[in-house]
Amino acid sequence: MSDISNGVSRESLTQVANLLRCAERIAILTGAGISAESGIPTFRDSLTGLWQQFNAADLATADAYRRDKELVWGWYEWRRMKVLLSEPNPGHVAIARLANERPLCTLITQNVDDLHERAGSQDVLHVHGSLHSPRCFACARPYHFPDGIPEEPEGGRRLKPPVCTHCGGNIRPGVVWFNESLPAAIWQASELAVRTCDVLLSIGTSGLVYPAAGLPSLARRLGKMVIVINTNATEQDRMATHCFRGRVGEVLPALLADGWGRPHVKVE
Ligand code: BV8
Ligand code: ZN
Repeated sequence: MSDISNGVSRESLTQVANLLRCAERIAILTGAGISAESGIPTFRDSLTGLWQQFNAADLATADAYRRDKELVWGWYEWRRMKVLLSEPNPGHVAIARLANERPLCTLITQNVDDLHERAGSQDVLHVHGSLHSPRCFACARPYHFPDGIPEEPEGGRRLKPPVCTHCGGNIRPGVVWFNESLPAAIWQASELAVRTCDVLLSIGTSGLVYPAAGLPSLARRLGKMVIVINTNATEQDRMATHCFRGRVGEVLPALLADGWGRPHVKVE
């Protein structure tokens, strides 16, 4: 275990950078920890103010929306405002740089923000949907937000969701709620990326929400290398072949500085 907070051990960085340089196919799974450094509260930290008496898993459900759509819509608009007011951080930028230098690199994210895209990542697999693609709860037609940033108070407030111009139904967030299925094509592409990768990087996730949380153990069962980067110990550490205890925004750029982005040129 290399402890980045006291300056990561050089050999573990170099060792992992070499492994990544030799890897043909790289899969990356990110969670709320990578956006935390952009000031986006992690999933559990986002329960502040009006919503602090709720458990995320109770608020992020279709039933909660049916029970109190204004409470739920207010929470999501506050979170969307936080995202629109934030910027990608060095962790997002390092991943975008890697993917641009290593075409066989697939990015899977549990995050519902667009910070990976704003850092330059393309074809991001959003297994839990996106704050930026709301749709009608009744007829599922997409809804387009008006331009600008919602003015949502920190303490939060109930907010009437917009109404679908086609059927009059209420607009819901474009995220995957608990007990909703993940988008099939995106989930299949994510599983395939892990099944065919040489190395999986699991970054800034507590590994508590399934089926995404099962990807590192799938990789390990198939004999892949699994590199975990997290400020705290999590269940995923058991699956890791290498584990960095540290901030994403520190570890990833340090790995990149070690040239992990440049493919290993086999000297014939
Ligand atoms: C489904 C969108 C089929 C909404 C989210 C198997 C076993 C047990 C339970 C289940 C199972 N299979 C399914 C379930 C049920 C359920 C589930 O997993 N429940 C959990 C609570 C046990 N799963 C589902 O319901 C899924 N659907 O399985 O469909 C089905 C179909 C019909 C009927 C039944 C089943 C759907 C799950 C999707 C839920 N939606 N998000 C929204 O955002 O509002 S999940 C949400 O929580 C996020 O998307 C994210 O995935 C998750 C939070 O996880 P993290 O991203 O890891 O964030 P967290 O805050 O937890 O941790 C942050 C980490 O970062 C920490 O470890 C921290 O230490 C670290 N960190 C912080 N800062 C830094 C850092 N690390 C590095 N650097 C830093 N600077
Ligand atoms: Zn509609």
